[in-house]
Amino acid sequence: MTQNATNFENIVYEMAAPGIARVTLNRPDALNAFTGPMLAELTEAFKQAGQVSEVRCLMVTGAGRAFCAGQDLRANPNAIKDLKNVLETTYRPMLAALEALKKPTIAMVNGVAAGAGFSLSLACDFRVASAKAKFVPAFGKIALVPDSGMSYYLPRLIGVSRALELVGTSRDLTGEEALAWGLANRVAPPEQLEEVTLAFANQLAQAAPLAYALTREMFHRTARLDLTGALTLEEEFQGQAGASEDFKEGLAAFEEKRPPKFKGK
Ligand code: T3D
Repeated sequence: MTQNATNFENIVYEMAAPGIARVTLNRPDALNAFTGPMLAELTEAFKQAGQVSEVRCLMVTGAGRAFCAGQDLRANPNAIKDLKNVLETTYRPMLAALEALKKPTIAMVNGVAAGAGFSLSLACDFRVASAKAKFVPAFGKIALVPDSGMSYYLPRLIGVSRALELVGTSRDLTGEEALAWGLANRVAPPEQLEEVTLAFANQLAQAAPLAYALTREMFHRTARLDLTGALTLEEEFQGQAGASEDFKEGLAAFEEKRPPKFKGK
């Protein structure tokens, strides 16, 4: 894949390292705020990353000083007149494409992540935050409710009470606080953010793709199941993982005392 092979205008989609794709929100003058065209491009990029087997991990980040300031409150005045429709037709497809990726996804939060930008970071499997990052709920300050997936991901990550505290008081979280609250997986000085994220992405890119996808789906679904339901799901998914070529490769690598080479089959 060459850099921005698809001619995106609002994002950059490229291979950051072998096996690791990177999507950069690229409207730095507007703090990478979302517009309809940008959300459509993100949807397309996530779908492409899902289809290309050489992509084993995806990073999402922002150009310039911000990760993303949420919905662009200036770009299209009509867009903020019918929020239900905007969410349904632009955010939902983007979030569905991200969810359907089934590969490890990391939000590299290089600066402020506000409103739907905060939500996008939550929709990734992991967050690596710059020590200068700020997670800003934003919705409460403009009398909105959390959207673009925040109502789903935030309480699951930090619990209902802390999620309500954040949104109810419109309190911002720094990178360090996000780490302490279990919202960020790593925090790094700004100048080491990329290095730390790539090292983490490289570890994740070695995971057996099918087993990772099944594990991720299982962890999301078991939150809504009782123990019997969770055991049933484990049995079903382990049946699938156990029938894969990667499982045979894992056993062979163990016997031969070498690192496994997983192919996602
Ligand atoms: O359609 C729908 O609306 C439904 C979907 C809703 C989802 C949402 O995301 S709603 C929430 C939208 N986002 C916000 O409310 C965040 C608003 N922005 C801020 O609170 C702050 O700007 C930040 C915390 C993000 C950053 O603060 P700071 O101090 O680092 O920067 P700043 O000086 O406030 O902003 C710099 C510029 O970016 C400034 O423009 P200017 O004055 O230099 O011309 C500011 O207006 C602009 N900017 C910041 N956020 C947005 C934005 N422009 C358009 N849209 C934004 N969201």
